[in-house]
Amino acid sequence: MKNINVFIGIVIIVAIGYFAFRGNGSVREDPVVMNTPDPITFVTGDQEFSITYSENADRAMVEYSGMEYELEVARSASGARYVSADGSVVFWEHQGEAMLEIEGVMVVEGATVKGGYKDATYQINGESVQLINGYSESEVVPGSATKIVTRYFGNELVTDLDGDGDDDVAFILTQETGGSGVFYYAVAARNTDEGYVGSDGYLLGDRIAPQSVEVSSHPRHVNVVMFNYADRSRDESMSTPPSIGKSVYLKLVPEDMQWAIVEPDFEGESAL
Ligand SMILES: [Ca+2]
Repeated sequence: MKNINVFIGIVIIVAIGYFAFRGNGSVREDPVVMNTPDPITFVTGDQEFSITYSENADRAMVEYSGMEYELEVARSASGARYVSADGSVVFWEHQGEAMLEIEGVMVVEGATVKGGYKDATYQINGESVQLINGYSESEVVPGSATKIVTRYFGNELVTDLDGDGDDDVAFILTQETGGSGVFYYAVAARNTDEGYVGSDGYLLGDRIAPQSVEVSSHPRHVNVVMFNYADRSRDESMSTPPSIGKSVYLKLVPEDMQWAIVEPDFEGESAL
């Protein structure tokens, strides 16, 4: 019996070793694909450049102002950093913002990916607004000096809003229409194969103070976003700082890219 146990033990050890080796072998055979070979364009204001990564992302080709630069990955404490062989060209991306330095001059700074959610089209107050790097300016009527300015405010929440497994983004935009009002809108951008698709804006209020944007923790809520903000009571003037905490629960309807308002505690309210 003892011999049989030893024999079985050896068979198991050999089998584990064989499969472990095979496992390692198959991992090594697969190329490490970290980035697509398609160029990625970064934009800020009227400046833009594109970068194409090699298959395993150890090299990158930057195209800027009609010139091409070949860079190699460099060690970086944070973000991705690529440097040319002679050190004269540096590309650095950190937290979604990229910069390009050529011969000691920062030629592009604070650039974001073109086709990202800061470049999507949103429906604000019934009008289509195409953001470019988080900003849009249009005339109230053609030739008018009064401008409608829509801009990315922030407070983004990266989460899957439509349940397809890809992260989308919920955040806040502001719009000024020439008067003293600053209107805050809750918007979403769906992450699709064709890029980000912007939603309809939900008006949170005029000159409110946005707080956190979170995934609702209510057990009955699925993909519901809670926008928190401070507002004024009806009898307070606009000069009073907003101090009343409010929350709105919104769920994106992907079919028409509109927000649906979700009752914060439907169960409690219906149990009267
Ligand atoms: Ca999604």
